[in-house]
Amino acid sequence: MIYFHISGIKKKKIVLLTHNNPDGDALGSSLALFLYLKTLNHDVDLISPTEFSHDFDWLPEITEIIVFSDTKKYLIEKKIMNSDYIFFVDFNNLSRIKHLEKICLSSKAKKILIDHHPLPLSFDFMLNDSNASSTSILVFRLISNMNNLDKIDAKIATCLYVGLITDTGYFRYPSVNAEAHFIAGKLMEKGIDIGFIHEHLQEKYHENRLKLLSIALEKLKIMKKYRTVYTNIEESDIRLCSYKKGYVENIVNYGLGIENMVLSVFFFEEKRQYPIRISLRSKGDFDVNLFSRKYFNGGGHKNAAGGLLKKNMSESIQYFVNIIRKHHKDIIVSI
Ligand SMILES: [Mn+2]
Repeated sequence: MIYFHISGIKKKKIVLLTHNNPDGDALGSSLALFLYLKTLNHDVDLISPTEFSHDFDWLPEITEIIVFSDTKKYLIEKKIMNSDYIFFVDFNNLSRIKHLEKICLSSKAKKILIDHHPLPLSFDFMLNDSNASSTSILVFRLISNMNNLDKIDAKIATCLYVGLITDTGYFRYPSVNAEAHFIAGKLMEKGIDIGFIHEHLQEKYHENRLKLLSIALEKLKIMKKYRTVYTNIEESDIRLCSYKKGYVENIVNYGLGIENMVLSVFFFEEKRQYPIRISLRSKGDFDVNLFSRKYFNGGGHKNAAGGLLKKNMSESIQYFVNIIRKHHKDIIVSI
């Protein structure tokens, strides 16, 4: 078992690798593992194949991560080649570490997977469980199975907690189980500052983005009979708020928060000469992927899709309202 190899009796060279564009769980779980293996006196390096969001700059010891770049390429390759063990953290397919795949394959190091994605490739040691809601849970299990829970300090606990909550949408996704809550409780006992963590993870809104949102909410139209809600943002609205990319993301989701609504649609005109971009969200069985394919030259998932219309804003909305009225039976039946 891997526990024996990394028990700390003999100092090892260990490289931890996480995936391209690492998210909260990738960073949280790999940093926690990094800090834990250091308490066992191993020689550990943590490598990220790409840069990551500045939203995580506050994570404990995040500056210890070696981020791949042309100037660091040689150093990183040397570390990978000279290591005794490579941990692959929060991914199971080497295509997710792009430019490091080849060098990892040519390294003689023992390769260890610690991940919760389904259908992994084969590794020398595998700590994988697709029922775990995050890789951070698996790192906690590893530490627990080595009887080293006392080595989890507030820093390690903070990293694990960040992974746990970001990968579960703050305990909302169906993957959440009793274990996730149990471990969250154990991490809280380690003295983590929940308020501080949530404050730093909160989505940041510029006041201009809020202004644009308020315009969209002001224009919200509810077709109660059809359980449909829609709104729009036009070029003239954007000019009022010095628009930046990303400001209109998420606006479509507000409509579905209204009681009994099943379909929410957002029309967006970034520039007059551009087509109107449409976002659709639905609840339950109403399939916006099919709906958008049929009427809006788009597609996506069953409950979240996009589309495009080469009409102006008022024509687009009229077209949409007519479809809803004409096809309301399909919509209501499929609900
Ligand atoms: Mn994950």
